[in-house]
Amino acid sequence: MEMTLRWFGKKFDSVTLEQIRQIPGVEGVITTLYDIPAGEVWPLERILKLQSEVNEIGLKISGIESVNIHDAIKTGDKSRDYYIDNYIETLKNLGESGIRMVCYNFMPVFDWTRSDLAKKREDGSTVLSYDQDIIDAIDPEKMFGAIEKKSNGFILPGWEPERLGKVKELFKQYREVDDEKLFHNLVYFLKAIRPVCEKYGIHMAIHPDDPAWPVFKLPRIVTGKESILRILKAVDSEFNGITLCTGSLGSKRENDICDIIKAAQGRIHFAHLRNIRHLSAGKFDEAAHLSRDGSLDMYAIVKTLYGSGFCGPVRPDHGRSIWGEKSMPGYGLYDRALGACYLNGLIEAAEKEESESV
Ligand code: DNO
Ligand code: MN
Repeated sequence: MEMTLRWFGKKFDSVTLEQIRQIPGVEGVITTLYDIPAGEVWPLERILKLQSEVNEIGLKISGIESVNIHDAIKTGDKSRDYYIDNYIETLKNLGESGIRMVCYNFMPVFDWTRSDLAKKREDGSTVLSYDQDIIDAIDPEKMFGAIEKKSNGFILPGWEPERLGKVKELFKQYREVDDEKLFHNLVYFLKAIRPVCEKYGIHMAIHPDDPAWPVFKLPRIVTGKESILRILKAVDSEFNGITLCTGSLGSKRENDICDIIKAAQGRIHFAHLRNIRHLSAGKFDEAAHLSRDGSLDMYAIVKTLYGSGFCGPVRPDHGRSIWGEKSMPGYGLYDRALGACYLNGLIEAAEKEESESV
């Protein structure tokens, strides 16, 4: 497994490549061209420039998170072929640059959703948190304002300002889209990008819905084992894979992450490893990565992932906010660096245990 850290680029991230380089065991970054809106082509020169910036520091680009999907593709609007052509062009440019893993999501309107970006814990740190009762009481069209106020001035992934004014319009576009339609629109997209992915050996890694149930009555199609297997089967080729996000899948108690790893063997192309604390139904807090700090057995997850033959990029996911750091919520340096070290320990243990048993 290749340990990485997510990095939003010089202009947008509080964390520098130089800092990432000093975290033991981190070999690469998972990055993006954050300023390019969904639907536009990523120019080859921009990708190459980003790549040389990363390489100069002694790191590599281990994958992209995300090349976002335009809503016309998700809703199946008549303009979708135009946006799919642009997406294919971007994949071609990434392929030409030697980038082989692309994470994306197919969530309508909102990417991940939380009710609190800075919930105070008993140790004084803050975490992202979700409470269905609070979400149910929110007018989704006012959600952006609330999120912006608590994001420490950073732009949050999936909550980019250019979408800000358009929420009402977006909800309208999804009015006729149910789970089945959304699923078929995903399959249409996957079939269209298949040739370019196969040509360049690009692994597409769909991110599970976060949380793993419907939010604001919008459709959801990546919520657990069954829905994941349905997607993998619908376009049964190696390029069509998933991001194993333990925190997103783990938000739903019934999801057995180790079972999902075994079921999706060979089609997991990227892993987000983080813990989560289940509270009562529909409520959870994010946690430190340590198994003891949350509800997931991170050792069992890493061991199963290793045993499945997975050797792609992994990254710590959302960290707590600790030691007074001001950063994008979930994406500070300190707790993610602690997470990377802890996860590296688990990976080393899994590797050594396996080699001793043969
Ligand atoms: C949140 C992330 C998501 C994820 C996208 C993938 O912090 O886990 O924004 O990157 O859903 O496209
Ligand atoms: Mn994730």
